[in-house]
Amino acid sequence: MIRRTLLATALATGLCFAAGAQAQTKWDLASAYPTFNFHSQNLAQFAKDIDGATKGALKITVHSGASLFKGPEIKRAVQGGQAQAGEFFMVSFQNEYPIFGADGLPFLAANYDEAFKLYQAQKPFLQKKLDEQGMVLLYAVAWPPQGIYTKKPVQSAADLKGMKWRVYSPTTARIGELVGAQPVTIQEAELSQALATGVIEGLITSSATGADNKLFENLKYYYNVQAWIPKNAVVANKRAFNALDKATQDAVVKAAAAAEERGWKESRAVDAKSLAALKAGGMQVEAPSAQLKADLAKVGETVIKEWTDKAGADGKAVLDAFKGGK
Ligand code: PCA
Repeated sequence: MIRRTLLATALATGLCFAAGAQAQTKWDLASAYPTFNFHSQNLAQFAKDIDGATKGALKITVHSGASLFKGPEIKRAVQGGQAQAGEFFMVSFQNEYPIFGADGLPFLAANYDEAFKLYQAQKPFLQKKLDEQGMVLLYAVAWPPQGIYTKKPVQSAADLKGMKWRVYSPTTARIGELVGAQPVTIQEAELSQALATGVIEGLITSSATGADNKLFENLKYYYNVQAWIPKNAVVANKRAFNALDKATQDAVVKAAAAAEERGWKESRAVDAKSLAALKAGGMQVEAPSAQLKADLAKVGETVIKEWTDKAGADGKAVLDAFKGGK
């Protein structure tokens, strides 16, 4: 019985013993984005830093490209210990807990500095919720600001009417509804195929995702709306984390802080590089027209009001902390 429990614990925490060798812990880290994406590169460096700092006592294998679990399954897999760690796109989980969606609210945080402040306002709530769910927040990194990609030119929200509109969160679906588009949920890993087969005709995402997926092969316009700056969170299973000795835990926390700083810096650089790549690919990269801006601002107000009503005291606390720290 004891042996069975020990074995179960060893499996859940990824603890391995090689004959005669020192105990080595192995973690699988699941992520949904391509290996060359900047979040994935950052994860690879994070794993390398931990390997170095622990002299190989904790080996983390990063499974990018949704190769271990599909994007929407990663959070639950970490929660259940099927993967010891993982990266997930927070705004997709807004229905679970509204604070996960605070960084997907239109025109709340207008730039990276504000997005970082919003993160600081969210952080204690994220940590608490994830802890309740059996996870530890290691770090979070912003995607570049979100803009609109389309096949046809868009001068106002009316031009989005009827468009097959790819969504990745409750808020993007709601925006689609409000402008009369047809929302379809598609994972990033399936974007290119959905575009090539005409399942979608437009979407809102970052310059980075546009460049990663060569969206200019199917779409012609990018309106740099800078609607919001959403984040990926990197989490560990709490039992797996607690099973590490103190020195290894410290190494993970330290590497996570470094990854967070590096990631936010890289996100800015990647935004500039990706906008250039979109243009080089033949995409028309434009600022939104005054009308489109005004239309989206109105939609944004509705979305924020609906979110605030649902998000209750925690939502109010996040918004107050954000505005106070701004
Ligand atoms: N790219 C991811 C999430 C946000 C982003 O910029 C996506 O479109 O799924």
